[in-house]
Amino acid sequence: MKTKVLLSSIFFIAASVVNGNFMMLNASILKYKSQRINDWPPPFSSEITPYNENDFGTLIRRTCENKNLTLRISKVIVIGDVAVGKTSLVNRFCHRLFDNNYKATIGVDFEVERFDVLGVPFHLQIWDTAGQERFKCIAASYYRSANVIMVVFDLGNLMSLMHCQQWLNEASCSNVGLHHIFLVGTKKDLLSHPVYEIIEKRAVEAAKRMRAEYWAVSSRTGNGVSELFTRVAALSFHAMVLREIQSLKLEPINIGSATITLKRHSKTETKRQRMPKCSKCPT
Ligand SMILES: Nc1nc2c(ncn2[C@@H]2O[C@H](COP(=O)(O)OP(=O)(O)OP(=O)(O)O)[C@@H](O)[C@H]2O)c(=O)[nH]1
Ligand SMILES: [Mg+2]
Repeated sequence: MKTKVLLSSIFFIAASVVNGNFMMLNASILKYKSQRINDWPPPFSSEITPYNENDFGTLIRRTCENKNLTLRISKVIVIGDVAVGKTSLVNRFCHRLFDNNYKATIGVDFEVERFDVLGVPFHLQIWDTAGQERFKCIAASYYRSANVIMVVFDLGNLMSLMHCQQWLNEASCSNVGLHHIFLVGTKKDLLSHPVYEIIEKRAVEAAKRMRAEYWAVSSRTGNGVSELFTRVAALSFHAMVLREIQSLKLEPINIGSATITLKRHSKTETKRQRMPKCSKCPT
């Protein structure tokens, strides 16, 4: 059996080399390797993030060591104006590829990327949505239950930055539960340092208003892309495991001078809590 697998792998490698598909081959081998996260990944800048944890913490590390956690999947939605570089960002991370030609996303695409966080398998399900107005309805129907909202803009196009709050408002209507928000500026390779610094000031203001963590990346060079998704995975994993630990425990906790015992919600209570009306949503 092993020989059969080995032979087919050799055949596949040979066929790929013959076809000159070195890049594709490389990408597919990498795809089956999960990315390990054992240390807490830092933000792009510690001043432009609302997420101030700086380690997984003893409780989470101990829980993961015991291996009594099941597989977790986090849904990431990637939104933003047309041609800002959403697909390029996802392709750079998931396939280590960059294509100079623009091909509009029609509706929505998705990728799954495997991680191994503190020894526990963890998947990011990344939904790459279309920025074109005519596909907005289709794309918006995939916004629900996102654990991460990634709003993307082009660092060389201030208008795309100005639209980010609107993109976030629309995605927030479908996501009233806990989620992380990222504001990602792309195409950093096209800007000189002085120009980048001017844009960054505007982006930082926007990130603060949106309560988002700010990143600037280049899908062409790969600068910052892997670090961004590693950070996304770590924050999501951390939040999910914490929530799970809290929902399993009925331990008394101290709030100020009072000691209270957390009560598990009934199914209907939880449902009601998850679906409050959003004032920003159109009626
Ligand atoms: N130089 C440079 N070009 C980029 C970068 N990211 C994307 N591009 C280019 O920008 C164009 C648009 O990129 P896409 O990733 O297709 O944009 P999109 O946001 O997915 O567009 P829609 O699917 O229509 O919403 C393409 O020509 C890319 O090659 C980058 O980091 N650097
Ligand atoms: Mg696209």
